[in-house]
Amino acid sequence: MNRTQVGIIGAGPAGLLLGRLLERDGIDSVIVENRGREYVQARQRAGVIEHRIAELLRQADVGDRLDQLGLIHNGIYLQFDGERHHIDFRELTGRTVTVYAQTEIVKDLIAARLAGDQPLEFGVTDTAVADVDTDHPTLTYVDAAGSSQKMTCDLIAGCDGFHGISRAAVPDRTEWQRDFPYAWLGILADVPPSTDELIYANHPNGFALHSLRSPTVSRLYLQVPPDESLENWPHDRIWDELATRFAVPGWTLEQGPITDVSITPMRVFVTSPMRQSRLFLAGDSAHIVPPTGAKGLNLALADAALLAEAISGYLLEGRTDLLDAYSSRRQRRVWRAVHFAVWMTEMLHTAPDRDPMTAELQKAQLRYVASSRAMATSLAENYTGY
Ligand code: FAS
Ligand code: PHB
Repeated sequence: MNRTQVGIIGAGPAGLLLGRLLERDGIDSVIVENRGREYVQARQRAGVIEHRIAELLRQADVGDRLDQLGLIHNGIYLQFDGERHHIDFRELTGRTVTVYAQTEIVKDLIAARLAGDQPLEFGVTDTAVADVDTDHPTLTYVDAAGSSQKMTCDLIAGCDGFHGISRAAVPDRTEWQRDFPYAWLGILADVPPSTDELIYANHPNGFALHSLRSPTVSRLYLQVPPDESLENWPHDRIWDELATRFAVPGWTLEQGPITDVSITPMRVFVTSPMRQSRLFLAGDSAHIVPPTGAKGLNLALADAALLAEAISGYLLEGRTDLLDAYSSRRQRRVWRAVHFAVWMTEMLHTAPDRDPMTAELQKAQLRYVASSRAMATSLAENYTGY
């Protein structure tokens, strides 16, 4: 029978940052992760960090590589009808975003964790929680060596993503879900980006996004049917379709070796409350937002920060008010991010049953955002972090 103050399920951004912030406050935790370290570090996901989240990572003393390698972006491009319009976040809001891959954030947090003396167990199986409604909740799992472990905790954090086990420990939860009629095919390519800032393109064939990871690595996405198979997308077809969707006069999409390809479903998922007595949910275990708004990773890190503050308040000062307010405070933020991500998604994607009127309404919306300072400011303040 082992004991820790906080049992954390999941070594994704939420679980790792939570553990980091608790460690800084002198609070013991155990992080258990069912995948291996290499897998978790290599999993290609998000790439854009909000202004305040970059500050949060610096405050957690894991911002050095972010400052060395992160790329400050002043805005994005919206493209439609063969026109490309720049939305200047810095001019509109005084804020910027940083392009820095989620894989790098995870590496930074894992390195920081392993440099300390707090346990981080990879390759566990059979994770389960029990007694969350008592003052001694337990986290059980089988460790990588095959030994059964049982941790008695003061609190448990379910940071185990959309497919994790912790959400089921909230029996009286309400769930909202919307599945979109399309998905994103994402590639990583060893080719210098063909743009200085991200391009979000609305095209009759479908949405496309030109992002990047470094001056020599590009990250691009294109809208595909929700049940699409990668077998239908040989690399030359991917590049041809991307070139079609980004085409504007006098501009060329540079192509190069594709090193990673994956398909991500497009959905909204929210669960409430993000708590069951002494168990708390943070990150994708509680919410999934369409990546069009570049919010998922930022929400997960913001959840971890607020939960860490609440846990420290409780374990160090006996405060229960921050724990009691955690779920309702995060739900307001989550729904703001969901609304923005859905707005961006529906404005930019070509639904399979899109009728001519919807196409005209989308272009009218895009033209309005591109020409109205008020609308552009609304997009900018949401994208950089409302
Ligand atoms: P994560 O899913 O990252 O981490 C949860 C961890 O828990 C995982 O490592 C998992 O292995 C582990 N786990 C699960 N069950 C467990 C169990 N039973 N026991 C132990 N461990 C368990 N967001 C964006 O902003 N932009 C994007 O472009 C973008 N692209 C994405 C592409 C994909 C394919 C996916 C799935 C998500 C994408 N996201 C994107 C969202 C993504 O960045 C998430 O918001 C972010 O990873 C959330 O972090 P966590 O909440 O830590 O969850
Ligand atoms: C990415 O770089 O992976 C990325 C950027 C912005 C998004 C989604 C994904 O909206």
